[in-house]
Amino acid sequence: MSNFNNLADMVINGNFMGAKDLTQTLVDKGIAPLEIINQGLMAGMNVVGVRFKAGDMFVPEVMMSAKAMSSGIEILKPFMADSDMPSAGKVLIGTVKGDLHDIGKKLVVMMLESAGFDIIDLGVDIDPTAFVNAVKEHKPQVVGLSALLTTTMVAMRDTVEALKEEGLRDTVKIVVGGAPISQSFADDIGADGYAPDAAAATDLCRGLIG
Ligand code: B1M
Repeated sequence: MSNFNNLADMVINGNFMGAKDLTQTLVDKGIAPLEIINQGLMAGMNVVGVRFKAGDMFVPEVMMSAKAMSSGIEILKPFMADSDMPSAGKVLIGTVKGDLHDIGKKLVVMMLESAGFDIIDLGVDIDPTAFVNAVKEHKPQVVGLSALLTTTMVAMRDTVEALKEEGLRDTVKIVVGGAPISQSFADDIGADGYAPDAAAATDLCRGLIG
């Protein structure tokens, strides 16, 4: 079995110590972080998604898979961020209210950091008011909203509305993303852009700031 298949299996089986060690081994061999993410960690998480949907995996197992994926991402983080780079801009990001999914957001954060952006990551389950307060405090150029559940998409709209009500809407660009999000939804709630993945999110933020 190839190293990538092995890593994918470790994510599927929730073997977080194994995933951490193998990610480190692949880094030591000089494999590019993005290759490790796409061919190993993400490949495993894609299988988890299919099995979860089919009812072949349950929440506790999926949580172990998420932990395994995160342990790999933590190893890769320092290899992707270049602290000597001048700041490309400030991005405030969070997963919206009611939504606890953070793996995709973490990947977006990692890619943005590696592209030289300063990131304020509010975490998960972030209330619209908390976004408003954080915008007042940190004055970012971009606000990034992530949602993985169809039921929490409405919280994106609420967050955009809350920023409008506080007179902050025109001070920031709003970028949205996550599996159920589309360009038409982004247009509908009045966001400035939609990105289907972490690389696209980075390009979008560059374009919106630049
Ligand atoms: Co959840 N879950 N989950 N889950 N979970 C999904 C999303 C689901 C599609 C699974 C399924 O049924 N097939 C389904 C949602 C169905 C729907 O709404 N239509 C679902 C469900 C139902 C649930 C629960 C309700 C289950 C339950 O309790 N009965 C529950 C909800 C909890 C809550 O949030 N309130 C729940 C819980 C969980 C876990 C806690 C077990 C775990 C999350 C752990 C964690 O994140 N720390 C989990 C997981 C892991 C998943 C799946 C399997 C994988 C998600 C993931 O991490 N993907 C997921 C199935 C799937 O997506 N196939 C599923 C990998 C990640 C890299 O991709 O997040 O899409 P993704 O991010 C991408 C892009 O979307 C984009 O870039 C990222 C990188 O390329 N992107 C952005 C994301 N955010 C962005 C922001 C941007 C731009 C791009 O700009 C700001």
